[in-house]
Amino acid sequence: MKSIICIIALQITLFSQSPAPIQTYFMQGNNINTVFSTDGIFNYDKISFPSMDAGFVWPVSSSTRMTADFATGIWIGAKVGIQRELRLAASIYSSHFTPGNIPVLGQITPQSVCSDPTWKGYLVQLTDQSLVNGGTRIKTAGGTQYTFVYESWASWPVAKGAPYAEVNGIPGYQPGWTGDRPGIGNGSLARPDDLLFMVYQDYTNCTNQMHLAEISLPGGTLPLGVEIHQLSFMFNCPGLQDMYFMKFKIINRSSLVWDSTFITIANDIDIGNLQCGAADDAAGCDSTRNLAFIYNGDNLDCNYGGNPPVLGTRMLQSPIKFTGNNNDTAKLPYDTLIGYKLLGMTSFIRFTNANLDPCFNDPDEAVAGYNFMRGLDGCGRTIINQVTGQPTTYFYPGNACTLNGWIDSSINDNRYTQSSGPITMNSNDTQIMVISFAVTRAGGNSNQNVCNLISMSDSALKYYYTDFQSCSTIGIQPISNEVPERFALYQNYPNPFNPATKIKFEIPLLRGVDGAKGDRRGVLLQVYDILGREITTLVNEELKPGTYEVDWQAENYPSGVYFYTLRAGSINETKKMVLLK
Ligand SMILES: [Ca+2]
Ligand SMILES: [Ca+2]
Ligand SMILES: [Ca+2]
Repeated sequence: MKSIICIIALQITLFSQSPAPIQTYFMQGNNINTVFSTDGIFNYDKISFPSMDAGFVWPVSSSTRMTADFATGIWIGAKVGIQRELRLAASIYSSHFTPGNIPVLGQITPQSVCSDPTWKGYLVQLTDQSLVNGGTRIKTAGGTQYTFVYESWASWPVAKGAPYAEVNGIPGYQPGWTGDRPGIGNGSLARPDDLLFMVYQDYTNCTNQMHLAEISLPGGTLPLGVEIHQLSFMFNCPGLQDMYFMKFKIINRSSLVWDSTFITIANDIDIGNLQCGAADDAAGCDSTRNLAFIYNGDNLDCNYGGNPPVLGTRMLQSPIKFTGNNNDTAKLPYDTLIGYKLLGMTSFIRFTNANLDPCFNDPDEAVAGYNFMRGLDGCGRTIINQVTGQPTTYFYPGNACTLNGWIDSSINDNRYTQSSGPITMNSNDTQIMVISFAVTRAGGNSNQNVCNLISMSDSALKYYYTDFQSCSTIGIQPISNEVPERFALYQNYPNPFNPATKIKFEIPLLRGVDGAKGDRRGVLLQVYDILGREITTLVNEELKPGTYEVDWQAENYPSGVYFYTLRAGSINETKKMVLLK
């Protein structure tokens, strides 16, 4: 949550021409309902709540409003030109960004962009044929109704840089249910259910004014001349429940070189509402997985109750650095670059609004924000790992699930910067960053949920690298099309196993049921520990008759006896397996 703050810098410029208003778009996919504004602020609801409130509603099925993220934004910081002058553009509760592009390289965005209402968000639905030509849908989340206005595929702003899936093989964008469709770019044919595109840039209100500096908005520098193309997308398939994705294309539209550039996700996750839920949270990261997260500091949140969830962001694709070394390879889903490397998450800094140490408070000046981005505290000091005694750029990199290493032992209203850099961006250079947001309480308690988040983020990465093609539970494969006669649940193999095993099962035709529903049935395959506690759900979806095989990746679970149970209709069968590490 944002604390009550005083504005440090007053914005004294008056505009003779009022810019087009900032637009806000809700999106709902699987269990998440959240919100994106055209000034680069997301998960922050300024529409339903005049006083502003958390906007990441999860789970949508809850009859009361429960929220797991308060506000998120993106920061770009660099040393610019020969003078290596620091410039930083940021968003989180407020923003330096303005909707629109920077049409002429090296020139300040003209007022015509700021008064052009077509610089807005474009929300499309890609799996419901009745929405190809646009339309309005009303959906409920947390007991509240939200209205979703979908654009037609034909109005997808390809001319503004919105990517599309080339389906019909005819050059150019010919949209249609069997033709081309809005896409996520880089040749991907991924078909998310909902997709939102917008463009923003950091000449605030189309001026070259200094960026506003206020608490949590590190400013006081000139604009960079950065243009950002942002895609948000969600899948309704079971394997991607409780997740959504964002892709940022970051372009240096100035004529100057940006040296020591860092790209950062700044996130104020609040597990629970701001009245009482925000202040009892803990922070952590998994530096090898490029994953940052916030969980509840204990196992009881005033809003979520027992077993509060964890929410985290993983860099599925980070900026690329040119090394010139042929041993370096940047493996992307759509390309392999020799002589480059993916930087990954190079720092994770947690900060708060109530820290006794002023070097970890909300940064207001660009220098403090840039220090976070570089992996230092706000005062520019090196971070020391409190367990190893070694210098690090990662706060709390221990394992909050198995309780190893340096983990958060206090509770606070934490936020974090999750950064990647440094890179050099020449004039008109582009970098891409792809982030997954995931939330879970399937682990059973606050710490075990972190383990679950880690495996969900691994799943997200696999999906990203396979173009989201098997949009069902990771590892679930139909291995035969023959229609089985009866239900069967087979013994897992190998067994005992370490760390992965396969479970095979058969779903027969459902007899005596008419209509389309009759050919699929709900199937639930869950894993339990020896105390009967549910550990994870491997399958939760409607399946056609057939033989299936599913993987369980158990690297984050301790050795022991586990049980797996298949439920479908009146069938309820359990088998035992042994994880031996
Ligand atoms: Ca085409
Ligand atoms: Ca927080
Ligand atoms: Ca909490």
